[in-house]
Amino acid sequence: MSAQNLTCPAPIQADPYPTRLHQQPEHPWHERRENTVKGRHLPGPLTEQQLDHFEENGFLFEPGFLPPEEVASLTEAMSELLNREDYRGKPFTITEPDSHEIRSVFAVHFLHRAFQHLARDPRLTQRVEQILGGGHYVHQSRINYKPGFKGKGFNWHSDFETWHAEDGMPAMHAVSASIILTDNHSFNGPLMLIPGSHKHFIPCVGPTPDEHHKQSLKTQQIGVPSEQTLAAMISRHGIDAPTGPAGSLLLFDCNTLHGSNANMSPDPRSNVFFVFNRRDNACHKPYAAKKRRPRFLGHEPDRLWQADDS
Ligand code: 6CS
Ligand code: FE
Repeated sequence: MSAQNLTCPAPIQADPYPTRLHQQPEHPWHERRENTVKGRHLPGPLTEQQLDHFEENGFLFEPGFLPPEEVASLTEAMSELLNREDYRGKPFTITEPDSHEIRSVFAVHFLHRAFQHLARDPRLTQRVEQILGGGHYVHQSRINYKPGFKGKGFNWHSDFETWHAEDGMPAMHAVSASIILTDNHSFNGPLMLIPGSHKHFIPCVGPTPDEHHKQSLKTQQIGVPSEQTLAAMISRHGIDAPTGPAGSLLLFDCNTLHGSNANMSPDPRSNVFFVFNRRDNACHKPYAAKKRRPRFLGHEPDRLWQADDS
C-alpha cells in the first residue's frame, strides 16, 4: 500500500511531560513550556520585585505573614482535626511509615471551617491569582504534622510530576501556599527547595504501581528524580531552606523540586497547605497511571467533598 492511500488520523497531541518511563531518558530534563508568573496585570499585594523573585526561583517566602493570634486559632483547629477519633484510619489521614503518629491530614478545607476560611482569604487568593493569572480552585489541601522525633522526611520531588502522572493535571498552572504553624528551624526538618528547578521538567523512571498513593504519601520512591539528575540540578542551582517564625508563608510553584529531612527535635513541625490550580487547568485522566487517585487528593472545581467520600 502506498503512503498516499493511508488515511491520515487527526494528530494525537503528544504528552509534553512524559514521565514514569521504563528507562532513564537520553536527556535528564526538558524545559518547561508555561510561564511561571501569569498575572502581573492583576491587582494584589505582591510587588513586581516579589513576582520577579517567584519567577526566577520558583518560590517566595514571606516571614510573619499571619500574626500570632491567627496562628494560635489555626493551631487549635489543627489539634481539633488531629484529635478526631473518627478521622483516624480514614483514607485521608496518613500515618508515619513506622509508627501510628499522624503524618498528614488531607482535605482540611472541607473538614474545618478555619481552613475553609483561610483557603478563601483574599490575602492568599489575590497572591495566587497574581501568579496564576486567572480564576482558581483548591486542588488539594493538607496539614503536615511532622511529630517530634517520629516525623519522617519527604524525598525530593516535583508535585506537578505526581499530579500530572497520577491525577491528570495538564499543565503547570498551579501554586502551593504553605503556612507554617510552628517555628521552622534548621533542625526540625524544614522544607528545602531547589531554586530555579521549576524551569525544568524531570521525567521519572518506573511505572506507577496500583494504589500508589498508599505508599507514596508515607515514603515516596516512584516519581522521584534519579540521584544523578538531582546532583546535577543541585550543583547548578543549590538548595535553600527558608526558616522563620510560625505564621510565615511559603508560596511555591507546582514544579519546584522540594523535600525535607526528618524532624529530630522533640516538638512537631507543622504546616497547612493549599494547592491552588487554575480553573482552565482542571484534571482529567491521569497521564501515567491506570486510575485517577481518590478525590481527597485531587478535588474538582465547584464540587464539595465530605469525610465519607473517597
Ligand atoms: O502526592 C501528592 O499529591 C502529595 N505528595 C507530596 C509528597 N507532595 C505534594 C502532594 O501533597
Ligand atoms: Fe510536595
